[in-house]
Amino acid sequence: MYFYSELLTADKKGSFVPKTLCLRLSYDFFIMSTSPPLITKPESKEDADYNKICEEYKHLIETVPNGNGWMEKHLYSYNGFWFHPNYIKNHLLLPIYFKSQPTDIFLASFMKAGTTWLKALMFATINRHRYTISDHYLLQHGPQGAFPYLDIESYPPTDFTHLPAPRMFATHYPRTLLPPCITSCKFVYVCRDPKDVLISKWHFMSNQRSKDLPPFSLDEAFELFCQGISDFGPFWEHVLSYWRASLESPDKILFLKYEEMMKQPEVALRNLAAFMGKPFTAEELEKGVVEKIVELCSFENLSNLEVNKKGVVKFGKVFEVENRLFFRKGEIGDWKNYLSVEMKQRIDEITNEKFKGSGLILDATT
Ligand code: PAP
Repeated sequence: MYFYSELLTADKKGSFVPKTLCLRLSYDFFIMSTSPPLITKPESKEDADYNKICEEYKHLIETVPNGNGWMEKHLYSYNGFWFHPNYIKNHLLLPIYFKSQPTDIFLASFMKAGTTWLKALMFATINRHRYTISDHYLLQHGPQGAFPYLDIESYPPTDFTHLPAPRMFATHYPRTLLPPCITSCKFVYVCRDPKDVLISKWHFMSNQRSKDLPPFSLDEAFELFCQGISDFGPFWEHVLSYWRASLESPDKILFLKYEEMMKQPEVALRNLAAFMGKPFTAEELEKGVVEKIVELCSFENLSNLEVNKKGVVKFGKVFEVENRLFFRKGEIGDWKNYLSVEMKQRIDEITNEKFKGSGLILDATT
């Protein structure tokens, strides 16, 4: 079996880069080290396409509106959502360099809505015949590398064709921005109370924030969040993009709520397995496989693993994040320790207003 991490290889500094990138680096090095005679590297069609997209991207960044960033100085408004520039570039690259397969399953979420948890649950469920619980891949490696994150730069393309079906990928892109070859696949979407998302995101982003920027107050984060200006935001439009699609194609999109999953994880896992085409058998139910996977993927268990206390995950060439930052409290309602009554009311009002008529109700606002 191939894991995403196995498609990576160590460069000279010991960091991991896609194997295709290594080939490219070695080629560039070869070109540099063999003069004279001077060899001009011919521009391949792939490179030409890439260079064209880079030009388009540069132009976009110069022309679209920007707003205050959480981690970097600016976020950019692109097709109705706010992004770190790298995600805009990758969005342009994605349709060309990522090829989906009909059996692929995507995990989509707004940042900090429960991605790490769902990654673990989906991976453990699909691969439950490959590992015993006591010697599980997740115990050694954690959920981050269990399957690839689609939103980081997809050029040079990584070869995912060796991954066994169903391949799984994670994305934070809103539904409306994904190309049709991807949206025709199955999706699991996880949604969470925006107040908890805000607090979780503020902690995470403050930690990752560029040292050249002033500290990021909760008041500023709150204001930006309410205005929709946060990575992949506005939160509400992101959620609605998947909610509406889930109403149209319930067999293609499983819409989950973090809070409901916390209250009844076994029920959620059984639905998840059935949706992914791997329902638990009567024998598995009898043997308590569902409970064992829920326990394996629990916050308590995952957050105490050595790999999640000390390890680091690299997202493409740009982001490096300590695994421990994906495990903070894992609770419902931690916002109560941070938001005033007025702040709570304002977010709930926005949520009620935006979701009005959609049929979507978040328990947290009722
Ligand atoms: P990401 O979008 O950057 O990948 P994501 O995993 O969605 O982050 O969100 C992290 C949140 O999920 C954290 O919430 P908190 O800040 O409110 O604590 C994290 O603690 C929580 N989390 C991580 N793993 C689990 C888990 N196994 N069960 C429940 N919550 C979890």
